[in-house]
Amino acid sequence: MGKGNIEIIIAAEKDQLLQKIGNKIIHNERISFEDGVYLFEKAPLPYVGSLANWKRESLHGDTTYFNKNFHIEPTNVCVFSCKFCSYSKLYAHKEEGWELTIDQMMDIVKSYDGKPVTEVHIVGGVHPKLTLDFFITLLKAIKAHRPNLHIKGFTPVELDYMFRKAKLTTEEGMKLAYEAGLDSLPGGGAEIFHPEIRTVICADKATAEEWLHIHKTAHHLGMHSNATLLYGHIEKAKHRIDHMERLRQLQDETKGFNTFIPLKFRNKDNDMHDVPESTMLNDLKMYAISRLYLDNFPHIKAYWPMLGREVAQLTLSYGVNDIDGTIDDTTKIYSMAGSEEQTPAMTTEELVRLIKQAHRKPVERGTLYNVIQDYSLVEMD
Ligand code: V47
Ligand code: SF4
Repeated sequence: MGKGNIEIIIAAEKDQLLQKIGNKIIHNERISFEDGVYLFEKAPLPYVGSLANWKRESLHGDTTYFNKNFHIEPTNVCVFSCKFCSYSKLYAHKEEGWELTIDQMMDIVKSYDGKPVTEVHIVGGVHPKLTLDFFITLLKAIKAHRPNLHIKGFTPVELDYMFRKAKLTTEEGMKLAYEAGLDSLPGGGAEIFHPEIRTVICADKATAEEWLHIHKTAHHLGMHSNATLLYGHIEKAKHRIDHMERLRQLQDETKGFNTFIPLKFRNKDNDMHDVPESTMLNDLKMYAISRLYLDNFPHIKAYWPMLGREVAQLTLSYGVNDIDGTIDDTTKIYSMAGSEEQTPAMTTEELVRLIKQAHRKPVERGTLYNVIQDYSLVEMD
C-alpha cells in the first residue's frame, strides 16, 4: 500500500486520537502504552489493519517467510499446572504421560536424514528427572549427527528449572547449553507477563522477570530468540500492552529478538474450558496491533496449527510476514487444546499455495531469516 493511500485512510478517520496515532506510525514515531490500549479498545479493525499492512509492506514488501522444521517433545510430564494447558500430565499422573530417551529422540532426528529440514524445535513439559546434563547430551548428539541443523529449543520455564536443579546461575547454565549446541530460544512460556493474570493462569512457573532474564542472557551470548503472548482468555488490553512493552524495552537494549508470535488461547480439555475463545475479528486485531506496537521486532509470525489455515492466511494482510513452517508433526499442545487442524502436516506445496493465494511472495528461510529459496516463480504441481 502506498503512503498516499494510508494518508487518505488516516485523514478519513473521525476519531482525532486514532488519527494522531496513525500519523505517529507513518512517521515512524513510537506509539505509547496509552495509544496501544486505545487501539485495542477503540480502533475499528479496518483502520488498524490498514496501518499494520502498510507497516508490513514498508518493511518486507510482499515477502512471506516460512521454514522447514520438525518438533521433538521430550516429555509431556510437567511439574507445573498451568490452567490453560491441555497437554501436560501432571507429575502426580505421570503414568499417563511419556518421556523419550536420548536414543528415541535421535531416532526422530535420524528419520529426517536426507530431508531438506533446517531446524528442530525442542519443547516439552518440565519433567523433574530430566536434567541439564541429559539435555546437554542430547544437544551434543544432534550436533554430532547433523552439525548444520539449527537447534531452537527450551522455554525459560524448562531452562530455569534445569539450572536451579543443577545449582547454576542463569549465565552459567545458558553458556553450557550454548556451547553444547543450542542455537536459539523459541518464544514459549511467556503467556501474559502481568502478575494480575500470570498468578491466575500459571502461578507456579517462571515469572516474567525470570523469562526476560533468560532471553536477555541468551542475547548477550549472541543467540537470537522469539517471544510469544497467549491471548484471548481473561486478559485485558492493558495486560497485552504491558506484555509487549516489556518485550519492546528488552529489544531496545539487546536487539536479540527475531520474531513475535501471538498465540491464540484454545479452550478444549483444560481447566479454562469455560472461557470462550476469541473471535476472528479479535485475532486479526491482535496481530495488527502487535505489528504496530512492537516497532523494533522485525518479524510477526502466525502459527497456523492453532489459528487455522484460513485465519493464518488472512493475517498476512494484518501485519504478519511469517507463517510457521511445514511442520509434519503438529505439536500435541495444540491438537489437544482444540486446534482446528485435523491434518497433522502442511506440505511445502500447500504452504506456498496458501501464501500465493493471499497475493504474497513465499520465501523459505532458515531460523535466522537467511533466504533459502524464493518460491514466487517456482511452479508447484
Ligand atoms: O508457552 C499451551 C502455548 C506455548 C495452550 O518460537 C497454548 O517459533 C493456546 O511457544 N491454547 C508453546 N496455546 C509453543 C510456542 C511456540 C509455538 C510455535 C513456534 C514458536 C517459536 C513457539 O504454547 C506455551 C503456551 O503459551 N499453549 N496451551 C492452549 N490451550
Ligand atoms: Fe507445563 Fe508448559 Fe503445560 Fe505449563 S504450559 S503445564 S509449563 S507443559
